[in-house]
Amino acid sequence: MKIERTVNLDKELKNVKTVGIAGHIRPDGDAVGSCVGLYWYLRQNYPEIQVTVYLEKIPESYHMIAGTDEICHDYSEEKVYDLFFSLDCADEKRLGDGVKYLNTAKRTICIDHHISNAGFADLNCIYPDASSTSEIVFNLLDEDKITFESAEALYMGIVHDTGVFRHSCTSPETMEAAAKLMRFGVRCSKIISDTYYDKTYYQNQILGRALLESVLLLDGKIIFSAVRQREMEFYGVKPSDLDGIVQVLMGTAGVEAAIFLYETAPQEFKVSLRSRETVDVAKIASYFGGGGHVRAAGCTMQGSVYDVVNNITYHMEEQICQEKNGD
Ligand SMILES: [Mn+2]
Repeated sequence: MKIERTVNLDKELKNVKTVGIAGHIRPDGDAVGSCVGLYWYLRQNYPEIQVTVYLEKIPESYHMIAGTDEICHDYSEEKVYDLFFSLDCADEKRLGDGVKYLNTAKRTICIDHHISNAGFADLNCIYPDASSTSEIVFNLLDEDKITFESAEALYMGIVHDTGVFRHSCTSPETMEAAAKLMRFGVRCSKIISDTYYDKTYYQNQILGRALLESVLLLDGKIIFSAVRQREMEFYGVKPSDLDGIVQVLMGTAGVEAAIFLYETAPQEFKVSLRSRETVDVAKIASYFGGGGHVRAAGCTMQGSVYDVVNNITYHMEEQICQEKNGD
């Protein structure tokens, strides 16, 4: 999969004095990596341009990446940007409060890899087959103008969205991009350990609890687990501390798809879905008003745990049976 340089940065930045960059709400490694990677590239190569990155609060461990301390978490300023980048957002809503800068900016560019992205900016650069938005951003930059700071941020983004080069979205081009970034001297092992694998004691405790209470369905082809608000309170964890649980569930041998729920309000759950080969979870998540990728997607659903799991399982079962019949 070749990423074309459909965004000519030199041309786009002509006469531009202010740039706003924003990623999705509850930012993950790719949202942060792509935003901060682009931020450094612009700051270091176009020093006359004022660049602001808007993201919600990020995990503490990401602060090993330079520039993350300069991220603006306050969206109260009314500012009209000459150019605004939306990164790693499947739709405008995912920008959260940052959407107002998209709406008012003189020109907007959307760079993303979500299959459900319909293209909401003036210029859209969407590659559903790319591992990460960070990989796309890397391809839009002049390699000889990339610096260590930008390289570290983009490397983190690629590492996170590929699950450390493990998910099927990892292509030869992804590895080539990562190899090129390594040559800038990025701290590969440290970025992988500190920002991806390391968990706090309490994150591990709630993970253990979720695994202990997980249930196999459909002859062991589907696994699900749920965490309720009272459990989150007991362990003193926030929703972001639950990231990665669904991936561990998915690591159960023989399982085709994993469902992880956590309670956001009474009778309301945030649903994370993962699949190995047969199930298109993006399709299921969009059916329930969410979105994502074929192998990783999510949505919010109402009802009891059992209502939610039954509804999702019904769609998964349909897809698994269809596959078996060779349709
Ligand atoms: Mn991403």
